[in-house]
Amino acid sequence: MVGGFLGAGKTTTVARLARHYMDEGRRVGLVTNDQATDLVDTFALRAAGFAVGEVPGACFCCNFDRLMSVLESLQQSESPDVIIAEPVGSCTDVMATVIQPLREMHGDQYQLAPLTVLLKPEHGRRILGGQARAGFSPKAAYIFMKQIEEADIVAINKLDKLSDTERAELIGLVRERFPEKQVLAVSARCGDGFARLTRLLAREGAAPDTFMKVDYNIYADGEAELGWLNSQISFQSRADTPFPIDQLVQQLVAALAEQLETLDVETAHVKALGQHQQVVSIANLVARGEPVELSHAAQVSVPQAQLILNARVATSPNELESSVDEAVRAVAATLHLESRVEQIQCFRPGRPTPTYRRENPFG
Ligand SMILES: Nc1nc2c(ncn2[C@@H]2O[C@H](COP(=O)(O)OP(=O)(O)OP(=O)(O)O)[C@@H](O)[C@H]2O)c(=O)[nH]1
Ligand SMILES: [Mg+2]
Repeated sequence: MVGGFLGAGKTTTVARLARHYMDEGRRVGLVTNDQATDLVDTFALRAAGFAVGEVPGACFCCNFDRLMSVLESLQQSESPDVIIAEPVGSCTDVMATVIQPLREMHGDQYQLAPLTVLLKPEHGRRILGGQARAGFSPKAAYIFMKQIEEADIVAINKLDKLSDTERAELIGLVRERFPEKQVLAVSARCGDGFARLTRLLAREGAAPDTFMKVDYNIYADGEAELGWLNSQISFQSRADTPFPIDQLVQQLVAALAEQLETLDVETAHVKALGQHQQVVSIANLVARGEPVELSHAAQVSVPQAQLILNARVATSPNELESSVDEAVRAVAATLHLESRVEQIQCFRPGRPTPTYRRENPFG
């Protein structure tokens, strides 16, 4: 299981690991997860040719049975040697609520690898460094820290965009707080550190002696601080003249970032996937003030596009929804497109109520 905060690079890591195992001749199945339906991650990983099962509508821990049924269907359709699962980025306590129950109830079928948690540098430096303006409230920062606390392996991601000083600072901050942890730095984008990561993942994850303590009130409040929006929007050229799909996704995320800036709120992750037939383009924003990235470029023009937008932002669902509305309108006007919102779900995540929680591994 590859965890870590929203926008830490989990899906990018999952794709790189999947390719690695497939190159070794192993069969791979992936599992994505979200609080709602219409997941950019599922679509992106399927478009990249991977076999993907999906647990939508609740995190793995709160819908353990659905996770098990998705794992069973993957077994039937793909008979994978390796399964890589990505829990929701605002989720923690997965060791006690997912990994240990899986080990105890289905240990005859699955061997569990060490839990890898990616550290997102954009928020990690501020949160671990204890900066006053860390971007999120202390309750949301609590989730970030708990994710690292329960990791078997902490992988500081996005090494390619860190200077040597920043890298050393982050490793130092993790070691200071969690001296026992296995820490490494990786780049899911470029592959640095992955030889070491896959060596560590080849070991069997050990059942912990004790599970970490989690205050579910703080966890629930921290998660509910985020407005969550999943939407499907169609765009059509007004004059049937093709338009560059990369520009559509990039400009939409940039327009939304501009709206959110006026609200003075922090972004955890905004991702937009534009699709037309086999063409796919993806743009991301991983923190306030960061540049919008085109993480998957299509470099073609299309007459129409279906867009999936997933946004997790520290603001109310209403404000998030109107910001998205404004952004869609602005981009449609600039690119001379008709737009139509086909689906929209916008909410604050509810209190996590795990199906199983092991208080004590021997209990
Ligand atoms: N520079 C750099 N960017 C990265 C790296 N890994 C991921 N990213 C970028 O970070 C953004 C988020 O990556 P994802 O893989 O979607 O992150 P995630 O953790 O799956 O996000 P959620 O599922 O929304 O929680 C994308 O723009 C990626 O291209 C990396 O190693 N280096
Ligand atoms: Mg993801």
